[in-house]
Amino acid sequence: MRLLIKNGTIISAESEYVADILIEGEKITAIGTGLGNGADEVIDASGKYVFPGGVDEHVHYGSFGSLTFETTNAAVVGGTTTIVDFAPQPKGLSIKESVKKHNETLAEGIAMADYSFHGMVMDPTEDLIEEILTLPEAGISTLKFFMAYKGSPFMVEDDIIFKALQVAKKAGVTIMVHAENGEIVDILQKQLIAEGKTDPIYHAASRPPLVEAEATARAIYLAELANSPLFVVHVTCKESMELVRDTYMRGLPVYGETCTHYLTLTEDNLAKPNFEGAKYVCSPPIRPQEHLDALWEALSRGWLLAVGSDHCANEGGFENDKKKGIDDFTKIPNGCPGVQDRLALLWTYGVETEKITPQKFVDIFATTPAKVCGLFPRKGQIAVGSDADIVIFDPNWKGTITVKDSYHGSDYNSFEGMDQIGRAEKVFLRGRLTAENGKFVGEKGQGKYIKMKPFGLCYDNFKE
Ligand code: DUC
Ligand code: ZN
Ligand code: ZN
Repeated sequence: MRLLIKNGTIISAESEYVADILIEGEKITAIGTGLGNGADEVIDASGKYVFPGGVDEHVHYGSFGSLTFETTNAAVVGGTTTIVDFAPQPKGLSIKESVKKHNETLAEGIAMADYSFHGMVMDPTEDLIEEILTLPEAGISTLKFFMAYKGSPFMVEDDIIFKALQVAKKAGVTIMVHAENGEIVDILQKQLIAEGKTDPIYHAASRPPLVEAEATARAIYLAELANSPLFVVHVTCKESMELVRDTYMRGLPVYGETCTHYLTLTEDNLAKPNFEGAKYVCSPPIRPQEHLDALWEALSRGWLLAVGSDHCANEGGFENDKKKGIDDFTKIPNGCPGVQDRLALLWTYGVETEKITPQKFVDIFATTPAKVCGLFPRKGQIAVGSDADIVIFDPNWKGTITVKDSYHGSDYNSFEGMDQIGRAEKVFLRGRLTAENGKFVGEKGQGKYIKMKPFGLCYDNFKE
């Protein structure tokens, strides 16, 4: 099958040009003008933007009480063709065994976007440190540690993170941290509840910016001590962003991402009446406007590298999950759905408002996440030899984000009622049309497991 996408304005992370794209089977085989003699199908993309399918490096399908890969059609409908999921580590299983199990039980034959896995440490034994060296053999090149969630299997002590950092660099595994001081969160939560402060807005008070900044600084020092690269996930506040920025400026391989809700929602949402604020409970929490401004600036200047969704659609939604915390905000399950809306939010509130250029949009939406996760150049760019993961984007479409159009399976959308400019008109996954005008037209199980390569972007220019 030879498919030609003609006359589209191709946006890459660096440039913009009008050209045709020839796709043969699952790959892009030519880019140029006047291509396509003998194409089986021709799509005219005149007046449309054409860019690589998104790579969402931060999603939860089957961890944190979230729905599983049955709802990954939400990703492709929203222009994201590759997701990188966090595979939880059940007690007693190695990271490789956990990823294998997670894949076989939840993803394989079900996923509707291509996918990879980050390891997610929850049973940090000495064996784990040894195992890090062999993770890339299994296609796992990123490993996440939580510095928060005291009292749960997620929280990991500094000694483990430090040892992991020391070893990871030998194998090109990128260590990622969820940076919040779990001890301090625990104290603040208990104090707030004891004072009768039980509403969702106090979730923010229990995890203020300095709780995040302290852990970010600590993780950075651990990485510096270990002389190892570090990737800080979901940077939400000015203080943490500045720590990542200033460390990089000092010449160290420390990088960070932020997520769409930290760019578009403010703390005021947590104060909504009738417990509606619970719909916005995620950790770290959404912040006041000044932090949003700082994060947008950081993206535009390259101080933060990528934007994930931290998609986490709670299985019971608002009614049956979030409401578990009606008398106590600490019992509200964390997480917001968002994989479907990442493109729309970045375009509408980033490109349309001129906070970022269309090139920067492609960079943070697709190209750099693919590089961080060792998926580039197969994923994250429109280039000869890359997978034909392509979005044809109509910049003139106007609408409103609503749960009614969401495929994420939860009963609410955290971005409900927000304006949307532009829409993924057609989304191709490895050359196959998989979503069209907000509707899924692909097949369950079409997503392929893509193994990561080691020494991703965080190792660029890294010297031992
Ligand atoms: N925070 C996390 O750390 N994980 C999933 C959801 C969330 O809000
Ligand atoms: Zn996290
Ligand atoms: Zn997360």
